[in-house]
Amino acid sequence: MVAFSNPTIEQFYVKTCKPVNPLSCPAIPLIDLSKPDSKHLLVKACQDIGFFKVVNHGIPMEFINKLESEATKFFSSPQSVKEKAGPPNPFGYGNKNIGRNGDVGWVEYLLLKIKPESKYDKIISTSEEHPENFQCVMDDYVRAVKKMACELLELMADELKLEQRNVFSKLLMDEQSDSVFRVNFYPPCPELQEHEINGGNLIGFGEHTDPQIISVLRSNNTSGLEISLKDGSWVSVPPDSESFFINVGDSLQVMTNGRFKSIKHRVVANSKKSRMSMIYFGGPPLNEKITPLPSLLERDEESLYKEFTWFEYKNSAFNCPLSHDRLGFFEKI
Ligand code: GA4
Repeated sequence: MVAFSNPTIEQFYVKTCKPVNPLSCPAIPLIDLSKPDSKHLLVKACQDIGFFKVVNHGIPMEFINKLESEATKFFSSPQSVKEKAGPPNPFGYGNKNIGRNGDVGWVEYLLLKIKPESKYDKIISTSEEHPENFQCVMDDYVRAVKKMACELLELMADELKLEQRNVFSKLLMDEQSDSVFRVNFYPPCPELQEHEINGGNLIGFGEHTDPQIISVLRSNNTSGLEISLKDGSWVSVPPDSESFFINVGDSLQVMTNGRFKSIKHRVVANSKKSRMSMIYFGGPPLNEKITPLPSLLERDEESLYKEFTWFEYKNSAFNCPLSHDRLGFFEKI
């Protein structure tokens, strides 16, 4: 465990932003849930890059806008008010320090455990008259996004011709599902302007893969999210506040024995505009064994990974720095 410090601005710069020629840059796969061929494209996207954008998702804009407005209220509250919901251990309000291993980012956040009876450990309130408001708005949003995540996982199972179409989604639906919700607020950083001129970048959230099964992200219209391509270059994902971005997590990569790719991503901060993102991380119960589905293995195909439970993986992940190759520990040599 690394002691929390007040990081200096120099610690946030990334100088290794290899530019990408937009002409050679692959388009972000687009999944239109109202189209019948979506499951084929969905699986292709999970295999090719582990990332895609979803439109016609059916989540009411009302849920999204209400949560964004509550979260905006929270992040614009005085620091002393926000800190009442911190420090993140790992849940609660955090500011610049990410995890417990010394990672820093130009970000404030709320990290919350999702409980079946929608009770969060920390009371996050934005109104004295209606202290329960934020929680209610968050509940509506999380319920809707979880439903969509399950629908996507069932479409994947269908396309993979798995016998049980809920083989992945049942893990998120389980009462004991270890899923979390995160709201990230990236304030603008005016000092960044001169560095931007020199081609520098300020890290909002450092590069990493998500340990869970699936992540569902929605952001406002400020750019910042970048994904890493196979050749090591970074591509900026154009923001779209009406769509959702999905990424495959490490656990889904293991359950498909590496067919689906858990994508490396990061967020760079902006000098002028703030970025807000809300991410649902769908995870399995702690005692769940994370192992390739036998029906996905071809004859003589062996698991690429050692056997482990989600508890073991999570423990190992949370004790490593953000950019660590977490799955590496669990790969068979
Ligand atoms: C990355 C994905 C989720 O945001 C998260 C993060 C978690 C945290 O912020 O506490 C971790 C990170 C994430 C993986 C490695 C460890 C744990 C920070 C960190 C350095 C909530 C998660 O589940 O794993």
